[in-house]
Amino acid sequence: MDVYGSEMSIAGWRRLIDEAYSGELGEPILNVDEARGSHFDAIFVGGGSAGRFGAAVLRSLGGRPLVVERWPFLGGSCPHQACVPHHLFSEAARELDQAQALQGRLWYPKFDPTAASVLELVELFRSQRSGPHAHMNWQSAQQLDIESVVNAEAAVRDARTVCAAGRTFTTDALVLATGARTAMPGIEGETLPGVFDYASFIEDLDYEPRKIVVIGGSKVAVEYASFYRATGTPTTVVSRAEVLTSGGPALMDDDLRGFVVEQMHSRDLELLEHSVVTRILGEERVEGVEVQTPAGRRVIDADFVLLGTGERPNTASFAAALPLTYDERGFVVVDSRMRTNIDGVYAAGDLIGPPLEMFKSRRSGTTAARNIMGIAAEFHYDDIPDFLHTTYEVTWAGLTERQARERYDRVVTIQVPPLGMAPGDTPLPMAEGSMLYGFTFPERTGYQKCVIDADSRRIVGIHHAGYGAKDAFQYLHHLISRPEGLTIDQLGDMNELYISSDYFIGYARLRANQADLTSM
Ligand code: COM
Repeated sequence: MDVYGSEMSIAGWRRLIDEAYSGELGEPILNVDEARGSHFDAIFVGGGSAGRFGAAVLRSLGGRPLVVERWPFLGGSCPHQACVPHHLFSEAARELDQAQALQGRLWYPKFDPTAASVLELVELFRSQRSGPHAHMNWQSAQQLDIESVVNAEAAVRDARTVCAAGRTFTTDALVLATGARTAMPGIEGETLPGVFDYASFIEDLDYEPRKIVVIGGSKVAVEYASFYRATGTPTTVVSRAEVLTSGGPALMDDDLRGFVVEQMHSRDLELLEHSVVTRILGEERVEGVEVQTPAGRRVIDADFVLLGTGERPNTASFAAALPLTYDERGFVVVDSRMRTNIDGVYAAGDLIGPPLEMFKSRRSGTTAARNIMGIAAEFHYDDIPDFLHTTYEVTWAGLTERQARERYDRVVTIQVPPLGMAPGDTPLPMAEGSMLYGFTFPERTGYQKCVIDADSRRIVGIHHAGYGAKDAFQYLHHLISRPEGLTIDQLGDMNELYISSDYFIGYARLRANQADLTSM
C-alpha cells in the first residue's frame, strides 16, 4: 500500500502496524515520492537505529534517502525486542529489589513473589509496543521527510541496486544496517519449547517461568537473570568464564565488577562460573539442564532457559551480491568512516560488531550518512561510555584503574566506599535512588570510582554502580575524551546539584587544589 502524502497520524500508523502484526496486512507499506523517481542518494538496508538516524542526517544535509525495513516500523530491534523491553524489565527489577529488601518496613507490605509476574510484564510490553513503533514511523515520515518501504524484505542486487516490494531502486551509496541475532550455541536440546533468546522471549512466552537457567555471562545474560531473580524466581547463570569479563563489560573496572557480582550473590542469584551447559534436558519441553562445573557434573531443574550466548550478524539480504570483508565472527569490517571494502558501500549498527548497543548504532549510521554527503566524519566506537543493568544501573567510561596504571606513572583514585572499606562499612555513596537503602541496608547503596592521572591531573576513567548516573556519564565522557581532557580541578569547579548520583564531582572539589594529588 502507498501512504506517501497521506498525512498519516501516529494513531494511523499504529493501526497499520497492528494490522501487520496480526497478519491482516501482509503487503509492503510504501512511503515513496514517486514523482522523484526511483533513484536515491543513499539506500539504507535496515531501518533500525543506524538506518533511521543515518537517513535522517542524510536528509537534513539535503540528500534523498530510502530506508527499506522488513518489520512494519522503523526503529529496529531496540523498541521491538531489545533495549526498550530490557529497560522496562530493569526498572521492574529495581523496584522489586527494593520491595523485597524493605518488605515489612516503612510502607512496604510483605513481598508476594506470586504477584511479580515475568509473563505479565512481557504481555504488558507486547500490548503497548506498537505505540512507540508508530511514533517512530510518524516522526520519520511526517517530521523528518524520510522515504521508506517497510513490511518488506530487501534484496541487494549489487552495490547500486536494491529490490523490495516488487520494485527496483537504485542508489549512489548503500548503507547496510541489517542488525544481528542470537548465536545458537549448538547445545543438544536448544530447540526445545521453553528455550528462548531475548527475541523469542518477547514474541513467544506464554507461561510463568518457575525455575530459570540463563546460559552466558555477559550483558544480556546478567541483565535478564537479575530481572528474573528480582521477581522471586529461582535463577541460575551458567557462564564459561567469570561473568562480566567479556564483550563490553570486559572494560569494567575490577572493583566495580566486584561490587556488582557481590550484590548479585547477595540476592541469591546463583552464578556457576567456569561451567558449561552440556545438554538441555526434556522430552516435550525443557525440564532442566546438565552442567559441567569445576566441581563436577550437575543437573539443574528448569522450566525456562534463556540463551545469552552472543550474537551473529544478519547478512542474508546482501551476502551473495557483495564480496564484503568480514571479521572472524562474521561481522562486516568497516573503517572509522563506516566504509566497507567496496566503494560506495557502508555498514553500520550491530552488523559491524560489538558493542551491540543502540547508541553505537545511531552514531555509526549518522557517520556513514555524513561521509556519503561529503563530510569526513569518524566514529571510534571502541571508546564510548557504556552501561548495563542488574538491579543497579552500572555505568563506565574511559580507563579502568588497571589500564590507567599500565599507562601512567602516578594514578590516584577517588572512590566510595573508600579504599580498603567494605560497602557495609559506610552508607555512602548515598544519592538519588539509594537514600532508602542508605538508611536501611547501607551495603546496598552503590560503588563509585574516579581514576586520575596525578601528573597531568586529568580524569581518565569513571565508574559507577547505583542509580541515575547515566546522564552525567554521557557528558563527562565527552569532556574527558576531548584532546585537552578534564582535570580534577575543572571537575571540582563544576556546579553539582546535590544530592547527585555522581558523587565524585563533589568529592573532586575536596581534592582539587591539592598540590600533590593523593587518593581518597
Ligand atoms: C530507539 C530506536 S528505541 S531509534 O534509535 O530511535 O531508531
